[in-house]
Amino acid sequence: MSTDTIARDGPTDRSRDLSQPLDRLGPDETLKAGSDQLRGTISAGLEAELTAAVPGDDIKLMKFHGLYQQDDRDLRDERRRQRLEPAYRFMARVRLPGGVLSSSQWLKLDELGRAYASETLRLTTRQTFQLHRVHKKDLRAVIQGLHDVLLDTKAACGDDSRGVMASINPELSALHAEVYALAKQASEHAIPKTGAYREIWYGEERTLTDGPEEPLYGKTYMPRKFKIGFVIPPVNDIDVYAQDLGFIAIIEGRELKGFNIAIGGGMGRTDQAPKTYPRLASVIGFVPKDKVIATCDAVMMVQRDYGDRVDRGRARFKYTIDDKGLDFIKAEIEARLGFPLEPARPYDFTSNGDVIGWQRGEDGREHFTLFVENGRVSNFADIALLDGLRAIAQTHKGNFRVTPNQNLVIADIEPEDRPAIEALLLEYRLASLNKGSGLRLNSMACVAFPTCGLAMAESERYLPKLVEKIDAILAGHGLAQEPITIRMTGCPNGCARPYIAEIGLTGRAPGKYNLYLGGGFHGQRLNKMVLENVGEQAILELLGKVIEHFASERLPNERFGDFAIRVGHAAEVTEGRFFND
Ligand code: SRM
Ligand code: SF4
Repeated sequence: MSTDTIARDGPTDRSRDLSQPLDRLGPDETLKAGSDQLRGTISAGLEAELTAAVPGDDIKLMKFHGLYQQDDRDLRDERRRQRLEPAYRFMARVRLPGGVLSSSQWLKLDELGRAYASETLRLTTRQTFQLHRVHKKDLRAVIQGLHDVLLDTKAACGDDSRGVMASINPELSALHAEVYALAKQASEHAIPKTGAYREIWYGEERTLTDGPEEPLYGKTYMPRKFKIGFVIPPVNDIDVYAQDLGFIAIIEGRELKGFNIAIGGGMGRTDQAPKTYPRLASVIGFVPKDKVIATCDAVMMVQRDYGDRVDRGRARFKYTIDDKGLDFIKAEIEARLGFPLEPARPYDFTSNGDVIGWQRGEDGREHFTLFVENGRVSNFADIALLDGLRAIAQTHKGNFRVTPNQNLVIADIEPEDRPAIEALLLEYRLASLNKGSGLRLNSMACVAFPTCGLAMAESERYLPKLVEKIDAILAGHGLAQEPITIRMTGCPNGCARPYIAEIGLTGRAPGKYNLYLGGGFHGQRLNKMVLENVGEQAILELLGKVIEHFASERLPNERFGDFAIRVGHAAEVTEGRFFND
């Protein structure tokens, strides 16, 4: 198939960007276009018994099915020495809009995690679960197991609309229900419609469709991943400014009126590549709540049509906006909507963290937010977290909510059922997890080693130890309970959204990190790099100085990140595209 055919085979749209040279489209575009709508040779690759891997092209296509081929990086050198192929396994990412799941869904995930994923579940920064280390031969069993409880892994990765996020907000029960329903609808609406998933994983027959299999995506899907999130102020838990398309709920009285629209957020950057950068989303206007799905369509179409399909490194929506101009993109969105956006309405955020512990909703139901360090759910030497949560799910009649900070809410508990949940929290010593310092309870690390193929440094396995050392410094200045956000990633891709943390660390090499300071406490400001490619000693030395200064010179109630900016420990990032600019 010629590249010319590829570009023109998509759905008919009014303004595909014809300025991009068709003969230079990136190889991923050719791959998608020739994949028979994401079928490729995945089925055949699963049957090949001589290798634990799948063929190269199918690795990319399987991402659209929520599956990543990985290898155990702790074993890489040893296996190379032994002339064995790498220890290939797969990561399966569940699609769980808004992070809400029932007890029976929890129990199924627990069962699958124990049977196929090394007895561990991983809560993610986008409110879902990852099952790691699944053998190729077990992938169908995992996906069919998820299907039994109405879960799937569709579009959890790939160039499509990823997991849709929604605020947790336990105390605003009715609003949460309304916004969550919209997030679920948006997810359902925006995932690929191809029958490939049902055929490959559920063994269904291929059926013919009347029109195109992918009315929105065409043959080449999106230029790159596309992330949607819904937030209910005042808690910016989803980090709405990090979304490609963010919906900020506007509430008047107690009624949801609609949403301010924020576009073009993203974290990923590449070291020494200035053309890549994190960007905070720009708020461009307001839409009534019945226009949410139309807005998803309009914004996605603009990115589908204008996103860079030549250079994948510049293909995210944030770059499309900066290349074409915000006014141009807004006008294109309005043209597709068929009406102008109303002016953005006022709103306020206060934090982007979770309220840990018990909260009561307006409907009288109780919610318990459990701190899950870096989202890892396992039976640890001191605390049997996996067992404890299974025991809770066996009796809990409400739901669970995975938070955007990798924590877990045991939600919707009737007041008369609270004592039983409390007894289990006590029996398994889970409540003690909530007793961490202000820094620990606001910490987040990405997975990194040993499963992430892109990791350059440790993250999940290292941050808890580093926090212990920073905690000692904070305690020395009477700041042990001071809430400060700290986020670490094993590479600059930014999976734990480190560039909006008050303290951010991104891996450069084993034991080496860039240190960033000055992010806003409610995710409203990018931080700034203050040390590059340094080890633990340099990190602790600098933090020690800034913390000492903070303890003595902070203004009343001043946040650590704001202080770092005000006194010049981190100069304000002028290219950071603040919403208020
Ligand atoms: Fe991420 C790639 C893990 C949230 C930006 N991310 C990866 C991969 C799949 C590595 C790969 O491509 O081979 C990681 C798998 C590691 C593993 O072993 O599990 C990975 N990302 C994660 C998770 C699990 C981190 C976590 O510890 O929770 C998060 C899963 C979210 C989910 O449930 O869908 C995760 N990733 C994010 C976020 C945060 C967010 O979306 O709110 C970001 C920054 C926001 C953004 O997209 O800009 C993020 N991940 C990336 C990027 C950089 C994208 C870019 O535009 O440059 C990559 C690399 C890529 O896409 O090329 C990446
Ligand atoms: Fe992997 Fe980098 Fe994402 Fe961490 S930030 S999970 S190291 S891609």
